[in-house]
Amino acid sequence: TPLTTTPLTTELRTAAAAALDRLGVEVPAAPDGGGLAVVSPLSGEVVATLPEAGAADVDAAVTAAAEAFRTWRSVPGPVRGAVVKRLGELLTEHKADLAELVTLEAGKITSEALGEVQEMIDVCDLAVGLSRTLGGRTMPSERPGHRLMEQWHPLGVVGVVSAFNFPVAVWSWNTAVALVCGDTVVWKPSEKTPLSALASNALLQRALVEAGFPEAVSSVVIGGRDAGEALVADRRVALLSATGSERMGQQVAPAVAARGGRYLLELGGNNAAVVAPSADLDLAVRGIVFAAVGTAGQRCTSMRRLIVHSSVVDDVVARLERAYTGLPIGDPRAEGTLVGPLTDAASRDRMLAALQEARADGGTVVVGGGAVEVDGAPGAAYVAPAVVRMPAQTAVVQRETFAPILYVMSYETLDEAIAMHNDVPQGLSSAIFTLDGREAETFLSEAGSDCGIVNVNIGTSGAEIGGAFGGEKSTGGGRESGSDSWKQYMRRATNTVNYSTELPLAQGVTFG
Ligand code: UN1
Repeated sequence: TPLTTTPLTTELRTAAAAALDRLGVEVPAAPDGGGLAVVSPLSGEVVATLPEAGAADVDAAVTAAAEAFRTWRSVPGPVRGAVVKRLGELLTEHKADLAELVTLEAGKITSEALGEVQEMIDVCDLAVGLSRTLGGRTMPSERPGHRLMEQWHPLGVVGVVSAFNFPVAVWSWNTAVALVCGDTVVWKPSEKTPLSALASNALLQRALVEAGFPEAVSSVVIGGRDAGEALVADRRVALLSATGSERMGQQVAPAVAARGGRYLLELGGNNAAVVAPSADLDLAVRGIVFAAVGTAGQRCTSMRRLIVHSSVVDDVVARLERAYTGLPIGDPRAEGTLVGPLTDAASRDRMLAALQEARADGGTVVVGGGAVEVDGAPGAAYVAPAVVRMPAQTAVVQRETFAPILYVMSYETLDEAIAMHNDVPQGLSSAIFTLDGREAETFLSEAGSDCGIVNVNIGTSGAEIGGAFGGEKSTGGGRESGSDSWKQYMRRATNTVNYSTELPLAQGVTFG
């Protein structure tokens, strides 16, 4: 990346340095002429340079985490919970500072960046509660004077690999829960968002040190592919939790499985909404626009497909066209902006290529779809979110393009809509807009949506922390954050205790 400096980039550098300062984070200096360049999507230029970690740094971090695990695993759960509670307090105190870094590195509008930090605070609350309620079951033993029960024990070192689009929240989903479960964590964030990662980890380390625990309970390695691969390959990493592309998951899963490790994958989504004839269209259109356009279409839960009943499809498309025409696109820090930049020019080029492919497949771009120039930011990759009417779910519709493209198809019967809905490789999030209870329940049933997240009368994105988050098929099958997702961060031991004076064998076996 060329080291150009527009006035905007100078301003971003100053803002990043000031936010880091308020957060009390010291950013290590990069070696002369080397290191990892941090490019802000707001300007497309370098705002910071950091030392780049490689395999040896990962090895050192895992060694320290494995060592820290030996003590952390025996700290009482509620005491571990108190550290996570303190992290939640520090995040609350520094919410605006951390959100500002998220905006500078990921390009999110301020409200969504603040929402991301709120999601971190929420998962801390959830984990604090878990720290006093994690429990195993007791089952009836078939033998007299015996107790059959299970215990959940800490698992070990958890490796977290996260993506640029939720640069801090996804780490916190894993880390807050892993910590109360008694695990230690090594984090490899996206190389696009290292500053917000360093800041988040620094807050956690502050909470740890204040409570007298070693920093190595949680560490971060700022690096690229080499660092990620080293973490995946390290047999001391008991659970590798990775968020990213389907392609990444296809490489991670066999590598971790081959060494007997566990993995938790949260990969691509190709999320759709069905709009039924009875839908409240005012509400539906608002829900669709937030899900399709929010975070500039760069959430794994972003809505990418719309399957609309033929009786309302023209109306829905006309309403979407009106809504998209007025979308404020520009500096995500500015009040009123709803669409910030894409992460980089390559991402914009992939969006434009996908639109070309859609046209070649017989699609019509109804609105949007072009690159947008924003004053003072010639190097940034702003785009106008697009709505595309498609005659069928062609190959381009079946793929996840990480940009704001909404493909619209029409249907006649609910069966047909559900079949079309499920006919993609991914299975993350889904929605139906309907006021017909039978349709809603059918969509929620085993014969309905095949996704991990299924909503009625809200869009596909913006899930709350209390539910399990993740999806099926090529999305990877993992579940993070709420419900009983914590079980993935622990190992289960089944115990049979004999408190009688006899030794009856199970299954009626006699021996000698
Ligand atoms: C992601 O895009 O990786 O449901 C996570 C949502 C957010 C999380 C998205 N709570 O949209």
